[in-house]
Amino acid sequence: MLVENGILADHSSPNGDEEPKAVTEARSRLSDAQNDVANTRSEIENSKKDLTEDYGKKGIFRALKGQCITKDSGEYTYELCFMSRTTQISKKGSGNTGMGDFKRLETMTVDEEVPSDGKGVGSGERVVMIFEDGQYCWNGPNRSTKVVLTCAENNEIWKVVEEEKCVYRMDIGTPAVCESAKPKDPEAGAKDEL
Ligand code: MAN
Repeated sequence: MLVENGILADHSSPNGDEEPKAVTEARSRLSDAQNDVANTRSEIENSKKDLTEDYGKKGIFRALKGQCITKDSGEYTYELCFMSRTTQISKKGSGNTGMGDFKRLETMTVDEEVPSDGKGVGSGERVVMIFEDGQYCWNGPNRSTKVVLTCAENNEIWKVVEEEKCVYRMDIGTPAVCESAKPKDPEAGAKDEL
């Protein structure tokens, strides 16, 4: 009625209510461009976050990010995902327990006897990865893990101990620290080049 009386413009077209093709196309270009902007923004945020992370001297741990290694130990399998998290996995199927998220790198001086298979921290200064804010521990602290790194040929968890309730220590071997670790014997000197 309003159209008939000339109060409203007549938008009806021979093809019904469809908007002109050019408008549809422009709308779709706009939405593509908006998606591109959103994606680029999130890439910027990820890169910024990555730059604030502590990958150690010369970024030696950057290559390990995302890699996970495990070890069977008693009723649990323990998992370390480098620069990410540690997890206690129940073999009886009662689920996973977060043992901490990666927070920072520290160093620690150790002096321990090395077992005959060579899989021990030995003596000297070691890089330590600190994981905190893990799953809440009843009557205790949130779970946390100290991962002690010693030069070795392969990435491998050697030992996991619960030093205090819900405070874990993981000793691992990894080629990532061979440059800075003191070789255990003259033969090991070659590993220093890794
Ligand atoms: C679970 C495990 C243990 C821990 C207790 C604490 O059984 O995470 O390592 O000591 O919870 O209640």
